[in-house]
Amino acid sequence: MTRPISTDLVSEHNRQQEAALTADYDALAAKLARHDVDIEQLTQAATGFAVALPSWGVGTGGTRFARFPGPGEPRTIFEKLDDCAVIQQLSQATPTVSLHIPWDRPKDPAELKGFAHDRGLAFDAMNSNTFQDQADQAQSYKYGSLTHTSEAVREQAIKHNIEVIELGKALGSKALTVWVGDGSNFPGQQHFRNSFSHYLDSAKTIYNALPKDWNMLLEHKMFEPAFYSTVIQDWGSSYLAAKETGERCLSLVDLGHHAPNVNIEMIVARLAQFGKLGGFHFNDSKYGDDDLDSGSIDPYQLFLVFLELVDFKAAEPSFAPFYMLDQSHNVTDPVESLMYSAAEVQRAFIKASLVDRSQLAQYQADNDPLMAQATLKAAFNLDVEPILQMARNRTGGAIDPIATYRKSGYRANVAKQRPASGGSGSGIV
Ligand code: PSV
Ligand code: MN
Repeated sequence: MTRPISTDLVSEHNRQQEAALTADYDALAAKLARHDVDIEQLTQAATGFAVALPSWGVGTGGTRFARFPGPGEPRTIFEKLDDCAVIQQLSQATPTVSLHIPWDRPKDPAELKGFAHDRGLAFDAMNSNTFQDQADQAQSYKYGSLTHTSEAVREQAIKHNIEVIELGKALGSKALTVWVGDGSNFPGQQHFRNSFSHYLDSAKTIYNALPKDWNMLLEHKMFEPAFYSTVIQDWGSSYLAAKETGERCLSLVDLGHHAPNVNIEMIVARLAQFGKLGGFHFNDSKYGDDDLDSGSIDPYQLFLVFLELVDFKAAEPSFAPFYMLDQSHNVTDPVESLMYSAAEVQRAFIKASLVDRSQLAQYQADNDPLMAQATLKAAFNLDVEPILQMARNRTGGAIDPIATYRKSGYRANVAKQRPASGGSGSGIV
């Protein structure tokens, strides 16, 4: 397997930190043992945790106002996979990449699959795009795609999604994620019921082209690019559409796609309870769909989301939602942000896993809100960093991924090999 960062450098860096890690790990093990928690089980859980990287996430993002390119930005999907391989090598939590079509359309899927495999990567859910016009397309998505008033536009958008499924089959993917920006900017512009009916018809046609072992994931988003109404604007619409479309059609929750203060963990619980929770796009936000790094604003919310996921998994062991980081890195090195974010999501998962469930159930039954929330806080406030570090150390990752990455000089090296192309690599701006 091709290792983009020298394994000697990683080992050397880890060796310098191993004594401190062992001391911290043993101390945490003793503390957890006093509460009958086996640290090894948690370390195994951390080792098994995985979140997909968005192919577009390794390019520098931007806003509607400006984009400030970083050095050595990947110019092709191959260079993007090289960057993803660094993230996976050091963090050991991101073994798959979620591809976006057409931003990262492969000319030869078999070649790309081999290239990824050689770097220890595979492909996660495929993302279609009918929210932008492409140079060679006959119909415009200006007034919508899967929900458009024109049958010709709807057919073009359906065809695109089916093509994405075909590419995904060749790449070994098992899911199609559909997010449409369809909606309206003026009251009266769009007939709400008709546009939703069109969406349902289009979704069913796409679903019929889905392989039997695939899932179709419907992603809702409150607003943007449509600023008055959006066809799939909330989890209710997403749930209805998923239910109408078919058994393997599920809802996907992007943490940034809700109004401020919405109780997202409850949405997670509702969708899970009715068998319709299929996936996540992790990120964080302060105001809207900010696409900030996971856990950077509200790590407690991330923990509460995982509390529901872990709780449901215990009840339904076959529950296996698709996890992806969906972030835009405007002011950081995307490789660093994605490594850090993957660890933040993993941390929330581990903290949620060590909540004392029977104690919590007892406090809930006793209507003891103070102690119920204290039970959550006891897990949230615990520093589980030694568990994450140990998981990485045992699987060939870096105890400290960011420091090791900086030491490797990877960014400076690729900056020499990848002169600025003018493109963003992140698709949008
Ligand atoms: C748009 O907000 C979005 O973040 C959706 O979540 C998609 O997942 C992604 O962009 C790219 O398709
Ligand atoms: Mn998303």
